[in-house]
Formats: sequence, C-alpha cells, structure tokens
Amino acid sequence: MERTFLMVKPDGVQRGLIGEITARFEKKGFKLAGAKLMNISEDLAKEHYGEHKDRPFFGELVEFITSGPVFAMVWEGKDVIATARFMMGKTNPAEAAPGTIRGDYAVQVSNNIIHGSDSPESAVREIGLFFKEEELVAYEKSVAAWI
Ligand code: RTP
Ligand code: MG
Repeated sequence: MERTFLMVKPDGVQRGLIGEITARFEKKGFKLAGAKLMNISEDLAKEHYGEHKDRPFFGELVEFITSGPVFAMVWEGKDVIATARFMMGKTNPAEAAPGTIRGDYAVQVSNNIIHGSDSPESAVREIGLFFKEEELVAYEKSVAAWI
C-alpha cells in the first residue's frame, strides 16, 4: 500500500488546525500509520528542503519550518501521495481551490499550513528522515473493504 509523509507546518499548529487537517485525511479513507508533534532542527530542515537550497526563499523557508512545532504524519492508502497533494491544494494559497486545505485556511505562500511528499521517491526519503521504522504502526481497519 502506498505511503506518504504529511506535516502540519508551524503556522497550522499555532492556529489550532491539527484536528481539522487530520480529520480530512481520516474521513477520506486513508489510514494513519504514524504521527508526532516535534521541533525540526536546522539540519533536518535543510535536508528535508534540500531541493530548494539554491532558491532565494531557502533561508526564510528553513527559518519558518524551525520556528515552532510541526505535526509530522505518515498516511497510507490507494494513491495517497497524489490524492493528498490534491487535497492540500496548490502551493500558493491564492491559487489553491476552495475546499482544499490551503484554499480554505491559508493566504501566503510562505505560510501554507501543510507539507506533502510530491512523488513516491520523496515519500520514501521524507518518511525515512522523520520516522524510525518502529514508530510506524501496522494494523487493520475494518472499513478496508470499502476503500
Ligand atoms: P511543500 O514542499 O512545503 O509541501 O510545498 P510544495 O511542494 O507545494 O512547494 P515547493 O515547491 O516544494 O516549495 C516548498 C515551500 O517553499 C515555500 N515557497 N515559497 N516565496 C516563494 O516564492 C515560495 N515558493 C515556495 C512554500 O511554503 C512551499 O510550500
Ligand atoms: Mg515540495
């Protein structure tokens, strides 16, 4: 089953949106495999966002993502990587459709509430950066036959 890494960013945690956001993925039919509230070190932030290291906003991005706790999660399900990105909405909240997380709760590209892996390779890499294998829980959900 496919897995993705999702993270409520510091702005989402500060604004009390952990519950709203996790509820959307639960109701959709995905399965939570692991979750934790944590602070991101500068080293982890730079590693996680390494693909953006030459972009002008890299410094601000690292500063923002380390500015307060994040809620890191691993979710499982059919096509969860692409579907979660669709549910998050476009990177720039001004372009994110209403009904998406960024479309409903964010205004600025630098404070866009949630991160989600953008490919199967990113998902494996990011899950490995944030979680130890023993922190992920394997279990059955009784609704599995319908979704
Ligand atoms: P994320 O990695 O956080 O899930 O976001 P994303 O895939 O939708 O967007 P990405 O291109 O990976 O950019 C990472 C984060 O950098 C910030 N950003 N700022 N100032 C800017 O023009 C700009 N562009 C991107 C955003 O917070 C974005 O989520
Ligand atoms: Mg990205």
